[in-house]
Amino acid sequence: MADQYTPPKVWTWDKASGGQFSNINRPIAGATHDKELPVGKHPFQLYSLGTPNGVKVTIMLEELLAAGHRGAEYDAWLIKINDGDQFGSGFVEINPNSKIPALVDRSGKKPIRVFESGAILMHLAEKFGAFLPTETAARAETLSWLFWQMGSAPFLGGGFGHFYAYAPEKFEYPINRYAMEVKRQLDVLDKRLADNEFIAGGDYTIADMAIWPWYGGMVKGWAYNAAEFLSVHEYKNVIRWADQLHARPAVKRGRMVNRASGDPSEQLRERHDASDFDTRTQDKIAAE
Ligand SMILES: N[C@@H](CCC(=O)N[C@@H](CS)C(=O)NCC(=O)O)C(=O)O
Repeated sequence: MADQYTPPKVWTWDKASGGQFSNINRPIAGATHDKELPVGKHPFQLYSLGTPNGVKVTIMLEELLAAGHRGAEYDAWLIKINDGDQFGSGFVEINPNSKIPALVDRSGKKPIRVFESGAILMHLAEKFGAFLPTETAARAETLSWLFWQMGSAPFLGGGFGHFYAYAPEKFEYPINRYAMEVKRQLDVLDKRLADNEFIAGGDYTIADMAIWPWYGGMVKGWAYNAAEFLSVHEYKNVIRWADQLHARPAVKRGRMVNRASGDPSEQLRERHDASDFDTRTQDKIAAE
């Protein structure tokens, strides 16, 4: 049996606690160093990384552009969280919580900062009148699922992913607890998607964009190398929906933006123009 941990009377910061994120995890908020953020030419400045939380926003921006909302043009800057960029003074000014994604809306007289991916999706949806129904019942359903995602994904990422994939030691208790919860969440989605084409009903909305990078990614086998462990093949309706979204060109593009790991052909580390995707494709062809 593994050694038992007996918590001391008062918790203190053990800087050598180990684990993949020990260099960035800290119990203190605020900036660790001075660093201004770059500003590009477009109305929206996104500071992010191609993790599931970041991808929600780049999918939304690419969908808005694909739907003809030219005002949604954006610069996407890379924030390397493993290098501690989220603790730079400029980033902390736009997100005091030091987490990606963070957006600055420079389309009006005064720049507006928006942090938390759900708030960013709502801000963009309301600004452009897109992907968030205005009819009361449909709007309530969409927001219910959007906030379901915001409350549920920490169990998937911070709970299951952390203890199954990242923790330096594997313990049955947390892996069991979070595997059970993630399977329950996948079943919630599976039952919902049995009778509905999209999460909020018949329309594609910001709820799909928020849920897909986490739970779609899980059933597509992209997360934590855990597809077999969680028997994701059981969630047939989630798989149908995940594939349907993945076939959308804007979703494919959104998934590439700010991606800094994995297959290089799927990475567009920074995006400053729609043609950056073509340049990326040309670079790929030239390299082959
Ligand atoms: N609830 C937040 C979560 C954001 C979040 O956890 N971001 C992670 C990357 S996926 C991060 O920036 N981590 C850096 C850190 O914890 O220092 C949102 O949805 O925007």
